[in-house]
Amino acid sequence: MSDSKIIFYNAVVCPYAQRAAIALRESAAQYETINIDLANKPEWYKDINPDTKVPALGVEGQNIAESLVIIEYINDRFPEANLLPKEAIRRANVRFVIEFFTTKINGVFFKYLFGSQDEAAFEEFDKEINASLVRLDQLLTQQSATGPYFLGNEFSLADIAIAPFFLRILGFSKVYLKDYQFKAIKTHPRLEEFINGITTRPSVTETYIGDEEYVKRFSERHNLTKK
Ligand SMILES: N[C@@H](CCC(=O)N[C@@H](CS)C(=O)NCC(=O)O)C(=O)O
Repeated sequence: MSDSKIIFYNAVVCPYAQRAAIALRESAAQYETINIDLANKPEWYKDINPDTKVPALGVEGQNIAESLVIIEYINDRFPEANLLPKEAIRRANVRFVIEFFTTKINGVFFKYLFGSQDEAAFEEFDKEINASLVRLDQLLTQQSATGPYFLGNEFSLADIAIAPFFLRILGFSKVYLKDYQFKAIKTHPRLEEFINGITTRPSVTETYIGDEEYVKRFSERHNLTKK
């Protein structure tokens, strides 16, 4: 079954789905894309993913879901793309930074975006997000003194999992948070190089719908207003 065709259930607006889209582009996978309209999901999609979320992948006669599971699957099935290092400890480091980013940076950012934005909430957000970004810079420099990626020159699952969210965090900050500037990025060159590296990689830019379109669709869906 290893050469069976892959079906990719996508929604271009979704950062989780973009993880799968990037991994597919980085591998030699042959695949067909089916776009799911999240505002009007087809009835049959619950048979593909009972949770009715994107992304999902039809592979080897089954359907798999969850973006991190999907990108690991793509790495396992197309090892020649080298999306994970071979050494156990470096694999652990890749997985750790993904977990760290998801809980500490995404978590803090989206909690503030959707929550109260009064003075006290802003103070807490500003402190927490910059502290987490400084920690991310430490994780980056522990891997490699220079970028542009988490592992230095090697593009990996860490970059794939993080890039879609950094694009959106930066885009949202411009539109919803009065062009909020992250102090930690300006003062940590390795972090800045990493963000530039992952957000300009062709597989990332080619799978992103752009800040303007993304923000428009996201604000309609979540009733957010520009600040
Ligand atoms: N934990 C999931 C999250 C996927 C997710 O939340 N996808 C959203 C779109 S970004 C979705 O399909 N939501 C269902 C809906 O909007 O109805 C993953 O990593 O794949």
